[in-house]
Amino acid sequence: MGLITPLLAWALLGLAVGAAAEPAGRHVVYLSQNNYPSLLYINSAHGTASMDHRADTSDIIQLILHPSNPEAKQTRRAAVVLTGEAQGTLTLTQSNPPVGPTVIEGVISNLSPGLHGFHIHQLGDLTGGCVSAGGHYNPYMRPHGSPEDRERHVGDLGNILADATGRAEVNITDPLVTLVGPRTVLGRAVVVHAGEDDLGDGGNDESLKTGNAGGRVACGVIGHA
Ligand SMILES: *[C@@H]1O[C@H](CO)[C@@H](O)[C@H](O)[C@H]1NC(C)=O
Ligand SMILES: [Cu+2]
Ligand SMILES: [Zn+2]
Repeated sequence: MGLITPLLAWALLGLAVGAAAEPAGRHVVYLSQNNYPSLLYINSAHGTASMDHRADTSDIIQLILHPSNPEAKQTRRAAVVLTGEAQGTLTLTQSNPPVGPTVIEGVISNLSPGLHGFHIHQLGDLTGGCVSAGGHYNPYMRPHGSPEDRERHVGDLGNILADATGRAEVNITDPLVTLVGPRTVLGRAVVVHAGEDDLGDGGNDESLKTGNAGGRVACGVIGHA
């Protein structure tokens, strides 16, 4: 319980400066921001923290301001238009913000038959094509993994399966993807890969970074809908 006092101090500091601070070598505290009157909850967040290269299995704590105004609890929606060698549209729906899962639904066509890595990448910058989207969205600085793993990038949504005609139906419910707060995926990009994501089980360094999913065959920015 000695953790609670520094947490509240960080919460107050975060409120005072209006930003989520991330002190190096300390427990990372995320403070969700919104413009509504709020109730403060403290949730255990995803991942573990390390200090001074010593293993420290303390949980990262996330401070979430749950709006007390019912309007702010309304369902949030986003949309993505995927372009490239493959094309498609996706909708993202979060029916219980700021926590609660986000449902990602849609259809993608002109893929090669089989499995394709499917991720949220860090940047919504597609000025140089899909490569400008950067690496997997990884705000908690974890290794690459499967969507079922506790240790994973937030952007790790696994694989989608294209049928013999190259058509993939997407219907993913993910607990970490959010459309509100400092870790929102709005403004970032969905990327579909040429090959299968090995989900971190490839036995090499790249597996723990990218899942060896190969080139980028489609991408699109996640926008408000
Ligand atoms: C996705 O799955 C949910 C739950 O099984 C279902 O209600 C929904 O209709 C599905 N969406 C699509 C586009 O098939
Ligand atoms: Cu990717
Ligand atoms: Zn990843």
